Amino acid sequence: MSARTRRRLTLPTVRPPSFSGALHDARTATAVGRWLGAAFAVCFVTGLISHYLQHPPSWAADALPSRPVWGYRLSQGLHVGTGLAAIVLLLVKLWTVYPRLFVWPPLRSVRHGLERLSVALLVASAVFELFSGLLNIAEWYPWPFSFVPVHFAVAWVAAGSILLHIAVKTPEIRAHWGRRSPGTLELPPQDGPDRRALMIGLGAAVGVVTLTTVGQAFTPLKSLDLLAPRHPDRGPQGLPVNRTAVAAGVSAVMLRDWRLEVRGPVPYSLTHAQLLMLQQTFASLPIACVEGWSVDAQWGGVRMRDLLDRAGAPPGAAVRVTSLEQSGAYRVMEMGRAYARDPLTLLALTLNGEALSPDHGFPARIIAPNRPGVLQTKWVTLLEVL
Ligand SMILES: Nc1nc2c(c(=O)[nH]1)N[C@H]1C(S)=C(S)[C@@H](COP(=O)(O)O)O[C@H]1N2
Ligand SMILES: [Mo]
Repeated sequence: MSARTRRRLTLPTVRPPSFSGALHDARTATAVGRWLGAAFAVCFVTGLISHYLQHPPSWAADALPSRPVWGYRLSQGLHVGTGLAAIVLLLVKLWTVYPRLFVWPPLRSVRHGLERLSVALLVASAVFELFSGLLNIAEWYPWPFSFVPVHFAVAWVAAGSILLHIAVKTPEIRAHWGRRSPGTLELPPQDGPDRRALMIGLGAAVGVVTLTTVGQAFTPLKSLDLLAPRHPDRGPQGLPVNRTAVAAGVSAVMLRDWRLEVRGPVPYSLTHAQLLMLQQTFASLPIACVEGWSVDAQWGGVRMRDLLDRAGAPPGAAVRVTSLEQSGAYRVMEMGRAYARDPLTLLALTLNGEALSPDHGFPARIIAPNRPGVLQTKWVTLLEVL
């Protein structure tokens, strides 16, 4: 081929797919986007609450609030509830905007390139957060990393890229936020029945997902809880169990000579019978799992602060709690001063009037107000005054 003919060759004209539907527009993207933004905002804030209650920086550990008793229950119920709703909202939002994947030319300017990159980051991090959260509540971990730190870190990426996206899109969001076209009192002509139908359908889908799952935490609706992995009153003694005694390797043999050992200025140990002879306190407190299920129960046992006082602990002391469980992330737990001194924080021996069942932590477990379920340590064997 000569140089001449080569010069005459032109690039084939690329015809990007065309999308004529009326609902792939900025107005629909805004209408769906603000609900998605609200769901993400609640999910992010409640996620931070959950994270810092579980992993407080050392300066805050003693001051974490132990009230209201239902605080973590509400917060985590909202976290999982808004996360599930956001799955539906995100799918519809992505459907609304996906034609923009095919814009031609794909890169118009540096600015355009950066905008596309930020949207890619936003979509990837949002999909990752919702997907990993969903699998986590189903207790399925088909990945090689540990869920909590990665879910936490990517949440910041998602939050940052959402803020960036809102900043970049502010003019469009402004123009399409209200019902009226800017500058007129008319509804925009394209605001026909289609968009209203989409929004009603979206609302209905979010409603169905919410109503069939929220009963895992909001017990008045527990009879509608069809899709959540846990049902609030299915389990031994009418309470769900995340890790059974067998799964934790806690056997009858290990319990035969069980004693509660307390280390502090005045160390001591007590048998189960001796613990039952101390003053018993009864409290109605929820187990609120990070996975979103929660349920109130009636717990009875010895106040943590009485046990600490008996060991000569100073009033500001924190406590380290160790389980009989041989391994696992929840074997050792630390409890700051506010929880340790709270009159409702118990070393529980009974549940709903009966001795704890093995799966609920027999012979003794921790139950404290406003505390993530993962820190309500079961099969307690050792308390150490810190
Ligand atoms: N030692 C120990 N304690 C534990 C766990 C565990 O795996 N090991 N699981 C925790 C979790 S994740 C929750 S939600 C609660 C559940 O308590 P339940 O099984 O009595 O309902 O126990 C917590 N206590
Ligand atoms: Mo949990």
